Amino acid sequence: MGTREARAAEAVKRSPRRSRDAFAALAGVLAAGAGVLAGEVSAALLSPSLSPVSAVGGAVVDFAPAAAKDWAIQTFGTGDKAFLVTVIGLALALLGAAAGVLELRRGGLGAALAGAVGLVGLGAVATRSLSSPAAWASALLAGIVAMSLVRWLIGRLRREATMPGDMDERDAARSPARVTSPGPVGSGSGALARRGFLRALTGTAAAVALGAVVAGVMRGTALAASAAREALRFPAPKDPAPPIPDGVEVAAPGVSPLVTPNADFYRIDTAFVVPSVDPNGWHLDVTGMVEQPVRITWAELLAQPLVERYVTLTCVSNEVGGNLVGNARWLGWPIRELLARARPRAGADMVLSRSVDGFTAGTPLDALTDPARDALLAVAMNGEPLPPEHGFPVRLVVPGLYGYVSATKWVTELKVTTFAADKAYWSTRGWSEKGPIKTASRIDVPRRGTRVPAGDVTVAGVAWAQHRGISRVEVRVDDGAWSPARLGAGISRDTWYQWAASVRLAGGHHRIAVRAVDGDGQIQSADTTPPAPDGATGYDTIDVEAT
Ligand SMILES: Nc1nc2c(c(=O)[nH]1)N[C@H]1C(S)=C(S)[C@@H](COP(=O)(O)O)O[C@H]1N2
Ligand SMILES: [Mo]
Repeated sequence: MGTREARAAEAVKRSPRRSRDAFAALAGVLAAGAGVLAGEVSAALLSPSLSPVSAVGGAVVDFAPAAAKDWAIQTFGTGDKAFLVTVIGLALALLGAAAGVLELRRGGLGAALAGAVGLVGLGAVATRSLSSPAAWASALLAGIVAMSLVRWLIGRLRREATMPGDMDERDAARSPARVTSPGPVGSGSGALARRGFLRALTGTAAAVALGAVVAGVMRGTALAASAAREALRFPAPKDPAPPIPDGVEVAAPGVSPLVTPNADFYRIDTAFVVPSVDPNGWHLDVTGMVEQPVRITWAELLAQPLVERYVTLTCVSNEVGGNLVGNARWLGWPIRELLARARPRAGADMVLSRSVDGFTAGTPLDALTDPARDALLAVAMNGEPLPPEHGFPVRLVVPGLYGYVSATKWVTELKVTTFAADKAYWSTRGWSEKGPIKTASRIDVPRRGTRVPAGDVTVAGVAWAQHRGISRVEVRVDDGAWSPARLGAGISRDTWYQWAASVRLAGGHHRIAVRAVDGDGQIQSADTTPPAPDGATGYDTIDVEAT
């Protein structure tokens, strides 16, 4: 064993209390890391859909006040999960450090803290709808590993700190044998204990690093599962989407593409990790107020006559001018066909759809049975199997309703029920039971706050009022009159429309606003209201500087 280690051990021993605290904190962080890794790796093996960290994340998402969630979605958008993981990681590191220092102060105290954190993990698992004995075991393992490592590592550090030799440090330092010894410093159990701590610390660090590599490889396996998804081929639709009519697109650089590529499609959900659902084990149950409960498997679903429709999804959390809206071509089976098999009973007025991770949405039954509204059990998005984060293998798509009351991803159950008897996920958190999409319009170009050349300027964007369609879009410069924009033909009334207008801007500051009129002739609401409880209203307005 090298002299370097011996010197390091000496440093630990001679370190004043503050740096011993630092070593204890480091040991605590490592113990926490080892616990988390043990839990995550065992969960990846035993309960792929629920790990201790994802359980804590899910519980945080569910129990956080709605305002905090709204804030996270508004602030971080699709990065809200990454933000939450970071916060949880930092919190665990801090708790680990605290456990290390506490354990150094008093044996057992830090381990108790680690155990308490483990209990929180167990509690979080208990609140998840996917909790299983395996998920419980993973959380338990995480807690036990962290507890025992804190106890073990700090035990070594404490022994070193209270060695008889240390009481007498200056004497020891004066000893010539000590100063000149080229070999291991000192002799007997004290020196061994001293080096023992560092060895244990580096050993733990190595184990944590190895665990991280193993976890990385397992992630790779999950990626392999998604390769299976890519190998899927769907039958041709019995009823393909009608071809996109001419004149749908308005030529205006910078306007949102009519069809949103999957990679750019907004993602909003409460799922902490994307549920990975094997289509071969998937089935959908129609339950509740029906004459005939029905179960349909993946193979049975694909054997139905599938239809293809363009539908624009919108999130109720979308601010005026926001980007939580996207248009895609969906392949699926009309939900009304499935419901017809189950035969809903009289009195039912709602379908509570449930996803594998327990999320629920409450959709008016008549929106799903309406022959004029193609509500789909969708399996493909823009010609690809649903991306995992957009609900693979099956999700709901209902034209005209905000996502939170209709667009359940990873769907596994349709319970026919009543609004009086059942409450969906967001309805118990301050959002409206019903969520028809409000008429809205957005300016894509010019970008807000930019400079534009004075003269004729193209203003362009999108407008939507799903299932009612858009009949007119108007723009206004400063306090001028509303003037009509060129309106694209629209793929269907269930999708958004592009629009463009040319406005003449003299040099200086200008404010440009847009508003839309829906297919029923209703003008978009001018009142400025926030997203909660049933969707934002107001006119999208931008400021530009013409030079
Ligand atoms: N399982 C599940 N499905 C869900 C949600 C969810 O949290 N969990 N969120 C809904 C909301 S609020 C919206 S706006 C849409 C968004 O769908 P997307 O992520 O594919 O754009 O999904 C809906 N479906
Ligand atoms: Mo949403």
